[in-house]
Amino acid sequence: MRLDGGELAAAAARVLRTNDRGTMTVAAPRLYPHQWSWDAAFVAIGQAHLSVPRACVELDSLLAAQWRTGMIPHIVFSQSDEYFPGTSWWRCAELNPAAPRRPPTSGICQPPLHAIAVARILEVARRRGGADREVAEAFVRRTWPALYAWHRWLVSARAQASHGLVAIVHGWESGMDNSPRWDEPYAGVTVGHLPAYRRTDVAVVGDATQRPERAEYDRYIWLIDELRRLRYDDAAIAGQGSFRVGDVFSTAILAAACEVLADLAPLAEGADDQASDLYGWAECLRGAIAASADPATGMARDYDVRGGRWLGTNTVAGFAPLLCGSLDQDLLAEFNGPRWCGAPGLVAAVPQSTRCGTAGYDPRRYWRGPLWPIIAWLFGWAFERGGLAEQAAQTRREGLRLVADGSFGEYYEPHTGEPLGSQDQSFTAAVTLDWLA
Ligand code: 2M8
Repeated sequence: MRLDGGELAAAAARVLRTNDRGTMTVAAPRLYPHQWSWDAAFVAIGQAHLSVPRACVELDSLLAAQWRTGMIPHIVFSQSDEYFPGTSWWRCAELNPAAPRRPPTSGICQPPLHAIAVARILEVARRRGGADREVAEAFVRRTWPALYAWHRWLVSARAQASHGLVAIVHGWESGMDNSPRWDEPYAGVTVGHLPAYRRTDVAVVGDATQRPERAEYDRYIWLIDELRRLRYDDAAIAGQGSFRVGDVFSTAILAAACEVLADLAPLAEGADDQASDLYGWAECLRGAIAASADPATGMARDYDVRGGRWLGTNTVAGFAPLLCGSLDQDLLAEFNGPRWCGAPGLVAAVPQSTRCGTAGYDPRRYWRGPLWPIIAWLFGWAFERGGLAEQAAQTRREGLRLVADGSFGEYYEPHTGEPLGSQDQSFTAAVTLDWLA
């Protein structure tokens, strides 16, 4: 069944309201009963269309959990204990003085989409005017320093020895947990003794073929064990962590976010010098992304610091330059062409997480092939920002085609459109609202 625009917007709003726990929105009702970092940024973008003040609260809650280093943690835990790995696995506050005592958080981060969300909230609020505009402008003023500190931490703690790309120290930091992008670096992670653990994700989803495999989870959990032993200390992790990969997609999000945040500096008062830093970082990051291009295909690549190798996988991350200002015609043609959005049989012309038929592809398994509405949204946002109005409109149309059944799947089977993973996923509902606004 396909809902019309009005029905779809009402259903999306219902999802965000149902998943609202007061000051934070859970990423999904059962699978993810906490606040996730980049999910919160998407959620706030959706909420802006329902209530500007509530959208601001969402990011205020996330920022209240920011570490003193500047890191925004990837999970801010609610009261629920229905998720593995939960607070007792992370133990951040006990091990690192930079972590907040309350609320409990995880000890890793996620792609820095937050400044982009803040700017979108402001844009919506200014369109509405009146009290919304005042609330949003005060919100930008209040949050600007925290976002600057977040970007500064990423640049200073994570862009060393990775060819200028932002390095991740756990695949979860990319947001694309089991993407084939990480297969090679994960193969270099030797799992030691792990206590028995019980996954909650497969129990909730039911069909284990939609989730990462057991051996992958062992590595995810082992890496947390290792980070815990290193007390989440940035320098120790840089020297001794067994996973460190320059992530070209997160780097592209940071490059764009640095510019967006710098453009908001006039609202923040006295932030001129910091705005120059941000523009400078954006330029360096864009340079690093350009330098990562595979000479044969032009696609951007990740860099495995431990293995000392470029990683050329056939994933959507190859289009990272398009997220941060590149209008490269060859890359755009590839994006639209028969290997990607124009691939035969796709239910919607949006990029697959992993290209059909290539190494590691699996049409049902999470980040190994399915279509993700949030990824389509990111490209649509970037096209709009780059002045590619028709391309942006097409991405939005196709994104809406993908989510039109109103189930708000976490991700979708590329050829049948079956919603997979969680349903009523907050970030899917949020981008739907933004597309419809
Ligand atoms: C997924 O990741 C979490 C771990 O962070 C999980 O599988 O348990 C990813 O899709 C990630 O991008 C997303 O932020 C999170 C919550 O939606 O779920």
